[in-house]
Amino acid sequence: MNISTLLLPNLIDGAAPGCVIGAKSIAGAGPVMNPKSPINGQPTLPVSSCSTAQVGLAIVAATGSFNSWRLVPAPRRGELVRQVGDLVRKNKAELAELVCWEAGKIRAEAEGEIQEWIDVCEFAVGLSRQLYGNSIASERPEHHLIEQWQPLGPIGVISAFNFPAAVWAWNAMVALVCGDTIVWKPSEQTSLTALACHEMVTRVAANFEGAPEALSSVIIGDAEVGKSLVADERLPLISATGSTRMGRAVAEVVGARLGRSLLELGGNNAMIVAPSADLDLAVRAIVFAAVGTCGQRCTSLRRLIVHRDHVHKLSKQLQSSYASLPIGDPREEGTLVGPLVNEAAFERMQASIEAAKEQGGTLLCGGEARSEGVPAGGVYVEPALVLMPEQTEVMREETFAPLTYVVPYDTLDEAIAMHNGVPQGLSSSIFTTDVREAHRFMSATGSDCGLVGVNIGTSGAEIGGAFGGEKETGGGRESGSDSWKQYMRRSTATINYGTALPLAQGIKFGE
Ligand code: UN1
Repeated sequence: MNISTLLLPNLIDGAAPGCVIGAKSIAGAGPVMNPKSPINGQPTLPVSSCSTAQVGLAIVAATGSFNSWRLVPAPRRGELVRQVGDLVRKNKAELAELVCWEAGKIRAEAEGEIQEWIDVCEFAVGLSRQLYGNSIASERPEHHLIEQWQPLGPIGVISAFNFPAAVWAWNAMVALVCGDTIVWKPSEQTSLTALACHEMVTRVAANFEGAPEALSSVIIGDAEVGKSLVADERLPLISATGSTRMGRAVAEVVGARLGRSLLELGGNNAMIVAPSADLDLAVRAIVFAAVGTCGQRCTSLRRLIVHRDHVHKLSKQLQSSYASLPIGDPREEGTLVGPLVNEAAFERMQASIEAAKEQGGTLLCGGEARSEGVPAGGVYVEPALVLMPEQTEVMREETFAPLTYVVPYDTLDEAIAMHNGVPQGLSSSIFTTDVREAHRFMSATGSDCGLVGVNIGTSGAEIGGAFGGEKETGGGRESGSDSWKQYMRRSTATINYGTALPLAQGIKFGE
């Protein structure tokens, strides 16, 4: 791959720097890492990883910059984010190319990811004039009770390889209008994308009056780098996206220092296909949700809970769709399924298929490695469907690969119980044309997930809604709706504009 011009300002001796604080690139003092493209296993660029001392430098800079950024009026902060959105639009193709190269996404999905960033910029710009607090009726005469939202501080963001730009952007664009500064630890797999994303903010900030030096910083490294970020008391909020194991570790450390964590962790997303479902529509939704991004979205479809009468027909329809899926080089026009991120992901998929078989499952299709017609050196796999007699233990785990279990049901109550009977609670959907069933699924006794779809697949949420889920998914909500409140601190102000001093609760004290 040609070195993206978006990266050139940052490189030091041909290597990516482990630490970029504002516009300043610093060679990482830690070990050099050599990530590979999932497309063909070719090395991308060496990256010098950050030392924990350098993490400290980034946090000091972010703290200093926060002190001035919080003084800039929110609509003006929104103007900065508007300019970032414009710059991202201009560089969409180049940014998407990096996502494709480092995460192995097909071009349409890589561009979709950059579009999510543009969308969240627009959302955040609107928010910058709507950081509303309530005015509350005071019980005391001549008193005002006003709720206000203030900038929170420098915040830490940890993101995963599968959405190397959008997940950071959900956090960073909203945090910037809220008056916060950001220290970002991306996945080491996608550090070049991170540097290019950061460069967009840096370029805008360089010409923006009032923008401090270190609005945004990037620190690259392994789990040790992440740990020192998470443990740092100067960061009031850590927003982390990734595995439940990682999220639990983050929550423990941040919780122990009574900081805030915003977690977006694993999903184990299911779709119920009801007797009245439009099966043709369901098939299209299932294919995108199950095999899109090669099954490596946190919202990917893992479990298909199908009314017994439809199991045979739907399985046949899916098998014939799967048989003609274009699998291969994600850079090529027409490819729908790109590579898995690495060999370990393939091994985990095989282990889950084996476990499913031991638990009574029948492999309907897929699961084989593909070596013909795909770039050598990448890990390509045929998306798999496994028919299960009931919901067994393996189905309670998230396998980050294109592997979907099909399980029959007889009654809606049983389907919902199965649907909710897993530790995760991110995304869910039902295909039905029965209005009662649809509303039941959306109700308090329906899906227990953060995202609930009716006649759409589990993946591909849009920006306006709050994104995230319950249980082991971590409970956090990002990007849309009122998720901005997590990046601010609330103060309840009481103002006495009278000349007496009435106490609340009618207390008389020494009068
Ligand atoms: C993720 O996989 O971490 O809803 C995020 C979706 C995307 C975001 C996925 N908008 O599938």
